[in-house]
Amino acid sequence: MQPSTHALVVIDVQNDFCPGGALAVDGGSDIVAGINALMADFATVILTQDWHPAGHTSFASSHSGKEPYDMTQMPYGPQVLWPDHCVQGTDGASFHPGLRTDGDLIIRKGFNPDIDSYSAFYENDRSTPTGLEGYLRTRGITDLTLVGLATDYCVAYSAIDAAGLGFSVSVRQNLCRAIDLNGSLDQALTDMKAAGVAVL
Ligand code: VGL
Ligand code: ZN
Repeated sequence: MQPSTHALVVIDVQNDFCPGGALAVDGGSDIVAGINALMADFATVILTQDWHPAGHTSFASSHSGKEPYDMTQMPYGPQVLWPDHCVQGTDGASFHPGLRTDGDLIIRKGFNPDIDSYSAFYENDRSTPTGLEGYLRTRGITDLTLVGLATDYCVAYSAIDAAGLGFSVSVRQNLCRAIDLNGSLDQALTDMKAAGVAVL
């Protein structure tokens, strides 16, 4: 059992990121059993849920002439345009049916129509907080283990933000799967290590 100062954060294990989903990550369902087993070691388990309104600005379908996986420029910087995914209330936005969801907190993100939010801590403008930092600090949590989808987007952004906020952060690569768009996985691994994240 991990000490009470250590929380498990399960990132975006949702149907749309699993095979058959709108933004399927290869092997996305393969990590579910291992994540469920790991939950038993933690007194605090937090799950995140990508939770977009229909017509979200991160969807290629919201930009005329753009295709999924094209890039665009947002006021806050470059943004990948995704297939429509994790629309609030849809089956695609639900957690994988095999995932244990009896954690302590479910934090939703990406609900602001004009800003994407990969990280569990800040929206993609890197300044609008989700509130997760306050939850963790007021509960005395100092150490985080991250698992889930996708390694190179929501897991990496969350891990880097957490490390920047002073948490001690580990990512369990065997319980993550990546989108790997144009070398994004190698880049994310490099960036996480540079930020002081323990990539296990
Ligand atoms: C994610 C792309 C778009 C993720 C979420 O969970 O990694 N990736 N929205
Ligand atoms: Zn999303």
